Amino acid sequence: MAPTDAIHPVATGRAAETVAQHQDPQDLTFYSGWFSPFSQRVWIALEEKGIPYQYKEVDPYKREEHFLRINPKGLVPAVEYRGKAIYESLVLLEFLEDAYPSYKPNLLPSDPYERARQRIWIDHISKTIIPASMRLTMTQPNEQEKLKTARNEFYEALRKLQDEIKGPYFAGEQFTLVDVVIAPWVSRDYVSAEHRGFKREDVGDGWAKYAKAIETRDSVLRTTSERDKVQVMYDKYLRGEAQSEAAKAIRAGRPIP
Ligand SMILES: N[C@@H](CCC(=O)N[C@@H](CS)C(=O)NCC(=O)O)C(=O)O
Repeated sequence: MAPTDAIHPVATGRAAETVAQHQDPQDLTFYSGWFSPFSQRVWIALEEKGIPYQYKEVDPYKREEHFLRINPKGLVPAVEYRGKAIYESLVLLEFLEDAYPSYKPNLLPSDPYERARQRIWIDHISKTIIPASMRLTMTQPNEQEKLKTARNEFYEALRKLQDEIKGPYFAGEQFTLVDVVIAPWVSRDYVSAEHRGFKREDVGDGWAKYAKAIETRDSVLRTTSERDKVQVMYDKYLRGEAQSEAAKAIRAGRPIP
């Protein structure tokens, strides 16, 4: 039985409408899991830039042969571009900037220093914020002290990013890759708010304002499924029983793949 057998098989709500609009074959085929925050990053960028793409739903937990030929790691997202396979969400985001330079907006600033800063803060999101977010979700509510520590670690990681936000977005008026990379976790923080005592305001007012700007961005809304369907996906994380590669890494104290 795949860990996803109990969950809804396809996107719902606004995300389902977007899927329906992207069924025709194109140069770029986007292999995505509707529930996957890593996939949503790439999906947001495709929608922001208006790049033509065909959406294909993949359940990565089924480890299907055809998909393993595209991404040998078996993880979503992945892309086939003119018959060539590419994977890893951060690599894909940079690839879209490189392969579609005339599709606007640019999600990386043009100034080399500002581009480097984007990469520094994307690194912070990958290495600190997301693992802290996962540890919080996976900590059991009856472990009071551990829960408090996990929440504080998550707040600390978010505050570091908060201090760099120009507003309304990370780099100011321009919506950029840092915003894309964190957006799926911001728009699902209701899971830890409901179950782990997370409060945006406890990070800081700046964070609460930023989170609102991110979750109401059109590209984020257009790639977001219905809450009750998303929440089911987190049941196993909340019970500490998730079997994703990332959850296994968190339990083993390894970096997430
Ligand atoms: N580093 C990868 C992570 C991708 C990833 O973990 N995707 C999850 C879905 S959100 C997945 O495919 N999980 C299947 C599994 O763990 O077996 C990326 O950034 O693309």
